[in-house]
Amino acid sequence: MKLIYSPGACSLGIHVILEEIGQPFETQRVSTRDGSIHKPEFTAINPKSKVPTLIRDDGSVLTEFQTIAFWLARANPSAGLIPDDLEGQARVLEMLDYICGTIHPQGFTRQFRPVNFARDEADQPRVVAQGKALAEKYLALLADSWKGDEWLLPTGYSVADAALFFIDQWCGRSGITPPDRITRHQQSMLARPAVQRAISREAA
Ligand SMILES: N[C@@H](CCC(=O)N[C@@H](CS)C(=O)NCC(=O)O)C(=O)O
Repeated sequence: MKLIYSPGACSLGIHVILEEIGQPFETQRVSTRDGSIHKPEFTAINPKSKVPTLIRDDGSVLTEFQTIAFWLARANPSAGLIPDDLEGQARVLEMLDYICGTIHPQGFTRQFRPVNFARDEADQPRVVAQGKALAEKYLALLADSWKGDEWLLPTGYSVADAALFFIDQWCGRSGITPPDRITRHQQSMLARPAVQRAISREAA
């Protein structure tokens, strides 16, 4: 199995999941900043030009964070990264979708890549400000509806925590002061050996 990631991007969450599973895996580093993921060598693997991209042992490629996270969790049940029951799995998917389908693109992509939302440079500061306001609103909502204790869901640590972790990290990068629960979540994540391994590989 090989994870294609860009340091500090949302692919960090999948990197953490692979480290939590503890089976050997390879990594390939690309950059979302230098245009390389739009070149033929990358688009031949993932025409969407996005990380995370997972190449599985049979050579097939899996894309989309939520799908990769769900597949890894279900394919490695002994890692305990998703509950066994339907209700528990639905709650994990609900959380993954909110983080990856709303908070990431609407809140943070607006701040980090305003050009995706406004071609005219003069409009971009407004897009960044809007992204920041949306990110703050979504994170407050998440903190208010938090049902778990240390982890996001009452059923315990799951792939949803690995997804939230890349958002935890992005708060600092975007100058957001997150709700206390998010800060505590980041601290709990940083204490996990799997998270430390993923971070140090991405920093190397
Ligand atoms: N829907 C995709 C979105 C992933 C995504 O937006 N990844 C960003 C990095 S955080 C990326 O690859 N951006 C490169 C680009 O858009 O040029 C998913 O959930 O996996």
